[in-house]
Amino acid sequence: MASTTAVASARATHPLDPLTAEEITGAWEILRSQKSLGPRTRVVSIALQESPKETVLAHRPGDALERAAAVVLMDSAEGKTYEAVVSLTGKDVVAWRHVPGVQPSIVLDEFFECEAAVRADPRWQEALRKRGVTDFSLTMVDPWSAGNFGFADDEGRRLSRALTWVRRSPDDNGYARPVANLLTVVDLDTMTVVRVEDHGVVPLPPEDANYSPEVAGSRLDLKPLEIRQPEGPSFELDGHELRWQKWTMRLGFTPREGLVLHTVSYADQGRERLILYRAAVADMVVPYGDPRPTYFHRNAFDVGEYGIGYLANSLENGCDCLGEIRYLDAVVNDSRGGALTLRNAVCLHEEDYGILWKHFDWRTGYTEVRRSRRLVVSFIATVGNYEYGFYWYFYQDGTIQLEVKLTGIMSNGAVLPGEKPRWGELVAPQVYGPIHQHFFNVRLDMAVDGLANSVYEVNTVADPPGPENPHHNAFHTEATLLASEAQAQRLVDPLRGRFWKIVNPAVRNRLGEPVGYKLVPGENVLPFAGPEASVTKRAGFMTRHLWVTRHDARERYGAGDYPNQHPGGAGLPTYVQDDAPLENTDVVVWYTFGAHHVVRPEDWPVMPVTYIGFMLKPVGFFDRNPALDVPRPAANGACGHATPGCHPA
Ligand SMILES: [Cu+2]
Repeated sequence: MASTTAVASARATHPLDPLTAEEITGAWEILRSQKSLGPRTRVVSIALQESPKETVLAHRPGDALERAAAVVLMDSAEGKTYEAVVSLTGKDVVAWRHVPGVQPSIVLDEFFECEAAVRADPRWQEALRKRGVTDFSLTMVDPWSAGNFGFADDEGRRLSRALTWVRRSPDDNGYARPVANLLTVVDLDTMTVVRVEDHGVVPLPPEDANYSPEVAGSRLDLKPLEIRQPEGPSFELDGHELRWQKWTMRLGFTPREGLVLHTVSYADQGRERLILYRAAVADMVVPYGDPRPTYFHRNAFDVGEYGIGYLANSLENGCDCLGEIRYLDAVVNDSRGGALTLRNAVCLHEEDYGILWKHFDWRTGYTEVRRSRRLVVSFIATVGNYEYGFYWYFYQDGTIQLEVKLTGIMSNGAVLPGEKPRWGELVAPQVYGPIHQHFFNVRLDMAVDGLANSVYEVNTVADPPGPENPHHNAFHTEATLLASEAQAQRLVDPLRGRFWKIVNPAVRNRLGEPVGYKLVPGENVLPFAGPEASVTKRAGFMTRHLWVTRHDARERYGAGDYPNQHPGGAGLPTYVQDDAPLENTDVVVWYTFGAHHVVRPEDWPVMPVTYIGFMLKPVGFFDRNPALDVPRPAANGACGHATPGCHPA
């Protein structure tokens, strides 16, 4: 096994390169020198201000670059949020505005400051003493986003509804002991506790929940499994451009979305064919099903309220990824305008993925079989107690897949001995995991052979019995154009074999059909929170699985620019209000997929990975199976010869 980290080039060479450390600090310097910023200003985000598509697509190596940073700031003293665009090329603040009535995402410093403020509060200390806890240094206070429930007290304040757990020692898994019925509301601007809600003492659960091998033991029957690529991986990374087999793409990274894929294309008989202009997870939300005082507000929007880019892990070879690995560092801002390098944030590697295709001719004994190999581009974010791994897969047959891996430690509560919870399940004695869901919303700025695309819904329909269907067996597909944004708000329907097809009406395959890619849904679910629930209004994106919008560079996030404490309606429900026509135009496809989490004892103390996602598959994009030219398996000369099957020599 080997790994290397690509050295993040000190200088950007392409319009889509993420901001370098120098550009991040440079943007802050320019801003600070031109605007009078208060001493309690926090930098929420400094990210690449992307150039228009035309500029990006026309860019050739060596062309002059226009670089700009999009900056979000908040002045904690005034409780005000500002947006700026800083031209790095022109060394000038080119846009500046106060954004009234919004709360940017919670910044990392606030995590620590909030915990300290809560621990110092006498009301909270009293509540802990009532529960037999006197060593407050062992408590963990997680600053949950506050949501927006229309409470008069909350109005105009930047808040967290913080939850408390207790460790038995500094390296104990504190999530074993939730302090039930205790909610601490913190004003994050003043960093003071607004109030402590104590809804009654529930004893701390009795058991530890540690999972190190010293505690959990280690099974002894695993033999080594080695993945060797003696000639190195088959991909090449040039700056942020990644090439693997026929795939080419650029890798971006933003503090909010984490990994971003740009200009994903596939070389088809020497022709570079664009498929995706940009793809990223645009938001996510985790609604919980328990209505009680310390649970109802658990509605974390992990992308928009925290930023999964900031929370990206530094990955380790042999642990997070296995084999011949290349890593990419990510550079994000800190809250003081400095640059922070997240080492090995993005992992690149190849995986053997079983067979790609096969046929054995039973008459002649002739066999051809190919191994499937996929390219994996991934990162993992830790958001408090939960881990989310985001894995983009690229296959040799033109398939693209996004798989989210959910793991980590569930958000929980404590119950009285003998109590059976209604809104969840017991996972350990007196430890309770509320029922909840994880909805991901991914933004796919499609560009199938060019920017002008149309989207069709395809359902399979049984023919009625009749003269044309005398044996009652007939069925066929029906494709319906999603002609406008109002029509393009759809739900999955696996019983009708439903998928959505993104086509370029101007480019035909050799069968005369428009070239396309189809979005193939995976497992999915709808929210159970009612239509009037705060989370349903705030996460409007989760009420439909598919949305299509006409491209607008300002429309980036499923729940809007500032979901933290937002009352609702922002993002997709607003983006589609003008019901823009969608035929043969620059479209953006937004797909929502939900993981339904009815917790199990087996999810405790740390959850085995749950997988969820979707695929984009070529449908008439190619003239035939594009992976015929994948060579026979090198390790076995017998494969594909006139032998009955493929037997190792
Ligand atoms: Cu879950």
